[in-house]
Formats: sequence, C-alpha cells, structure tokens
Amino acid sequence: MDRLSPTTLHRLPIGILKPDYDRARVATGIVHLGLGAFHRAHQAVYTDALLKEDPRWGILGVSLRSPETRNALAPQGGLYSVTASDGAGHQRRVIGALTGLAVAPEDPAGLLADLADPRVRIVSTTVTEKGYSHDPATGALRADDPDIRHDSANLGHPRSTLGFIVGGLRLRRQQGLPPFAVLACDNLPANGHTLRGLVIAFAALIDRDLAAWIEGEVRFPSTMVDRIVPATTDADRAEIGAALGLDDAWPVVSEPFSQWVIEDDFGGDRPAWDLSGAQFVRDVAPFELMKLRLLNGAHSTLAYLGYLMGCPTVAAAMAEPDLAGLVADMMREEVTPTLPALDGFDVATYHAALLQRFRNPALKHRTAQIAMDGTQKLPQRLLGTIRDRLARGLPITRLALAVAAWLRYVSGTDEQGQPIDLRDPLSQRLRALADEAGPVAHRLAPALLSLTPVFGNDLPKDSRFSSAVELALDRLFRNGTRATVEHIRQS
Ligand code: CS2
Repeated sequence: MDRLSPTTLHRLPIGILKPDYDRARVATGIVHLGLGAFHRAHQAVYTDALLKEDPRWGILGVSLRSPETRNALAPQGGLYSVTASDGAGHQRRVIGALTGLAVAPEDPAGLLADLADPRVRIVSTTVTEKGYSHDPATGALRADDPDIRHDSANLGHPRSTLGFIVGGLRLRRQQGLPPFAVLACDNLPANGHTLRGLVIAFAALIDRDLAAWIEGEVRFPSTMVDRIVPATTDADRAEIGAALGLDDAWPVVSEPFSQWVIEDDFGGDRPAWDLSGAQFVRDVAPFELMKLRLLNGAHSTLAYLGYLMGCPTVAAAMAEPDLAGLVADMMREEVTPTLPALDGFDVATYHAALLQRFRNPALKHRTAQIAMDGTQKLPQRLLGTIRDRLARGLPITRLALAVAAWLRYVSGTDEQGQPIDLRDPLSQRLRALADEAGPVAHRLAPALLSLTPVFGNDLPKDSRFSSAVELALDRLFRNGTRATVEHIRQS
C-alpha cells in the first residue's frame, strides 16, 4: 500500500476531510514540545481548521526524547490522520498543521534557533506531568533533577522542557526580539501559572536578570484540555490503512468529544482558536478543577481498581456494575461538592456525559496506560479533593479507596500473583518501599504515604486520611478488589 503523503493526498476516499489550504503558504508560528497522540488529536486539529484563513500558525512538532514520531511522519510530509469514533461510526480527517518535525536531542542548538525565530509567537507543551521537573505536591522546581542540573550548566544544549523554554527566551532577549507566549496544555492545576513559576525559578538558577525579564514580559496562559486519546495500536494502523487506502504510519484514534478552554492572555497575536471550537475565558481555574477532579480523578480510580479486577480497558471497567456505580457515586457525592459553581453549567449533565465517554467501546484505552505515573497524577486528581473535604470535615470513603488502589497497584503483584509493570518516575523508590513493607496494609500504607513529593507533609499526619486509606488497603489485600468495591458501593 502507498504511504499517506502530500503526493498521495488526492487519492483519499470521499468523506475523509483533508487540508483545504495551500500548505506551502503556511509559516511556523508555534513550536510545540511533546508531539504525542494527544497534541495531534487536540491542539493540532483546532489549528488545522484555521490555516486557510490565517496561515501564520503552522506547528513545528518537537519530540523531546525519541525519534519514533518524526521517523513515522517525516516520509508523510508531516501528514497524519485522526479517527474519531463513538462505537457507532467514524469521522476521519487528515491534518496538515505540522510544518516541521524535530527530535530535540539530535540538535538542541538547532531547536533553540527555531525558538528564536521571530515568526514563532507561541511555544506550547504537552510533556505529561513528569515533564515539568517539579515536585507534584507543591509545584516547586526540583533543582536536584539530573536534567535541570545539566541544563543550568549547559543552556546552549538543553534536554528538559524548562531548559528549552528558558534557552529560547534567553536567545530572543539577546537578539532584542519580543518573547513568545508559553502555552501549557497538560493536566496540571493552574498549568500556565505552575509552568511560569518553574520557568522563572529555573531561569533564576542561571541569570537573575533573565528571570526578571521573563517575570515582566512573558505570558503563560493556563488552559483546560480535554479529549480522550489512547495510544495507537497496530490494529488501529491496519484498520485505518484499509479505510484510507493509504498507509499512515502513525495515525491517532480518539473520541469525538473535544474541549479546550484557554485563558485569553497572550500579550500579542494568537490564533483565533475560538473559531474552531475552543473557548477563550478570563479565568480557566474552575474549568480545570472540574475536569481534573471529575474526569481524571474518575479515570485514575477506574484504572487502578479496574486493573486489579482484571479489566484491560476503561470500557471493560465501566462494564463492571459495582465499579461504574462506585465511580459515579464518588463523582456526585465526594468530588462535586468541592467544585466552584460555573455559570450556566449543569454538572449532572457533565457527569452523565463523562460516564458515557468512558463507556465508548471504540476506544481501547488501557487501564495500565492511565495507571502510569501515579506519583505525578494523584495530587491533582484525588488528593486536592481529599484535602478540601477533610478541611470541611466531610467523609472520603471512595476517594480513600482510590488512593488505596494505587498503593495496592504499587505493591507490585496482582491478585493472581503476577508482577505489575510499574511505570513511574519514582518507581525505584516505590519498589524499595513496597518490598521493605511487604503486602501488609498496616506497614505498606504508612511507608508509601510518607512520600512527601506526593502526599505533602500534611496528609500523612492526618489520621482521618491515613486510617481511611489503610482500612481500604487492608480490605483490598484480605478480600480482593471485587469484593471491596462491592462492599463500599453498597455501604
Ligand atoms: C488520562 C488522560 O492517561 C491519563 O492519565 O486520564 O490522558 C485523559 O484521557 C485526558 O486527560 C482526557 O482529556
């Protein structure tokens, strides 16, 4: 089969949308760090829809580590397809927004030069939670992180997200250019604000004047991003190749739903993303909190409990009535009361839509994929909600079970005695703590809850939290996950 590329694009079957603009006229106005499936099914899609009207906003897509995406997409001239499925039908579209592809470690100085191109006005990020080199409990810079240590001594050849952003800004300042705006698109609370604090703290390690210039000149709008985009599988590639009649080496499969709420604070030109469905607002915080606590909090709960119950995907976990019921109860009873009201927004409709989205049978969203990087995800997905409830003296039964499920997962062996492939930046420490404590709740719970980068100094000391988690973990070990979920669901 021939490859999807600019020369074969005209052969796509009718019904598959493709770029309606002259790609040769598109300039690179955005450098995006973290060219994963999510960016390609989200920001790149919103941008693609505008390029006919405003060709200034093509995207240089940068992978910070591996060359795989570049190797797959370069022979396709940066083209790839997005298939949105709800289980009943497909919508397919070829995206042409990528004007370039780069692999940062291959030529860090070259990437810095790209960041200093005056046509670039925005640098955006989807580098996952762990890509921010921060302490997840406090948002503070981890100055002892090996990449941060390296970059502070070698800013001409950085490795980290912060290194590239600060290195690029330093070049622009040296050349008398205005800065770019930095647009964080990861699932972190106050993501722009958090990234701003990290960028300034990192810059201050190198040059205080530069840090002060960034503080005064650079905008970091926060965003709420939402679209469920599981990792692409070989089966997806085969199915999509057949539908396109062309081989797409790295297509993306997603749900139809997509949402992007952006703080309108760019300090200059920005794409009219509202014309392609994004929402510009003054304050993103209530949207972010709602999405992180309801969607991502429920997702992680389904991932840990579902995995332990033997469910390979989120849809399979949702087919377990007690588990689906427990998550719905948690959203309604425990999470929603902690959220600020949003004008004209019906939270019950949002809950129902989320549960429906989780059930999407077309998405093979692996529980093991969502379970990854728990140390980076738990704080904003579950622990913030728990803190808010404890401050008001409210019970945390289901949330504590979700945390206990993570502890059970981290203990390293599933209920059939099989090893769990623990992927987490703190996996070595987790493994050591779990091995030392053994699979016993009254030892494992205090050992893991003592991880201050995750739980802070406050939560482990609060006996309402530690005893609820320990009790739930004890039930998981003694009675198994299925029986525990059923018990808590019905109590
Ligand atoms: C998921 C998210 O992998 C995960 O941890 O919870 O990627 C989720 O699919 C997105 O945030 C949905 O917008």
